[in-house]
Amino acid sequence: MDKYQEAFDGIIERDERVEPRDWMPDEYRKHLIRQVSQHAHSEVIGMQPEGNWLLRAPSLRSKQVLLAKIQDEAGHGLYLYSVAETLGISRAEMLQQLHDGKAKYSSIFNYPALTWADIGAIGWLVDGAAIVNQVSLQRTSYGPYSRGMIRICKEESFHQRQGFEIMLHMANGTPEQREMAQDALNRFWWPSIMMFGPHDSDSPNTGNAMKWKIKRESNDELRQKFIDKTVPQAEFLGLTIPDPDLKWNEEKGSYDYGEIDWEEFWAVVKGNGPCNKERLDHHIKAHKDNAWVREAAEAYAAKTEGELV
Ligand code: BYC
Repeated sequence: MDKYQEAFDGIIERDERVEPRDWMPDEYRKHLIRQVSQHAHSEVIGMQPEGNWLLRAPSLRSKQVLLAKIQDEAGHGLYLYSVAETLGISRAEMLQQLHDGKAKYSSIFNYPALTWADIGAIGWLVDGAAIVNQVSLQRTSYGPYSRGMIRICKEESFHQRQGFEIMLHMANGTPEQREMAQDALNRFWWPSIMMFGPHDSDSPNTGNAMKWKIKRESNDELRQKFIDKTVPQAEFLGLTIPDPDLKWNEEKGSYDYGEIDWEEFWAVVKGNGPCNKERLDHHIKAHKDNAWVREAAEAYAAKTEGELV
């Protein structure tokens, strides 16, 4: 076996981290660029449904908290674009792939945030699902991705709390507020479950991801963890999860749950969800409108570089 491959296999075997200057197989590099760039796009596109509520937040406090959360998401996107850049792809190239529809972002952000309770459901369920996934990714084999996840997870816990707090207020509020909280749960439950991706048997990337320790747990294992953790929280809120087949399985020590609508999932992933077009159009417009910021930054960098020489 080639000595480079051997060194790489040794790093994975000993559970160390692969660093940007280490040799790595092309397939490992490509796999990571795909996953990390999609993760970065998800953080950035994910700002849109919440941003939609910034000017309508019901109090100054809730507006401040939401603003801080959305800014965190922008920061997460930046860490992740930087991680992908260490693998040899430029940010401009990643954004081009997003705008051309070649790069994906999480399906969940193609659903609309229709009411203030949806902001609660997003923090509680969407960030809650993201934490389960990202806690696992803290131990991913690529060093910069792993370290980025450790930092991101600290902030995600605050995001999940802010969402749960909104749900708690609404679930204990007026009958109308309670109804809004239940309605948000009804609409966001299944899309949140779908965030974990297809079942393991239908997941083409899981095999290599597990072999290379990019993923430490499979899509189904993480989905199950999320469900087991979230059901008692819904009970605490006095809300009903919209799944008649959800029930505790004593033998398994976890919940059984109903059939996921994979047709809906793939339609959303392929660009035909309720807001896919709106999300992408908005990103492309913002990117164009803000071209002057990039040009000014580049001109400033070129000028200061000239002065330093
Ligand atoms: N949506 O072989 P599979 C946040 C694709 S943002 C769309 O299982 P893999 C937040 C998948 O890419 C954080 N596409 O793939 C921000 C693949 O297609 P390609 C979001 C999906 O990579 C703002 C194909 O289906 N978290 O927290 O092994 C506000 C087959 O799937 C989805 C991340 O991005 C999906 N849900 O596993 C609030 C986590 N699922 O690429 C909150 C990082 C699957 O071959 N990503 N696909 O064309 C991952 O952990 C993994 O990539 C996934 C999928 C678990 C998502």
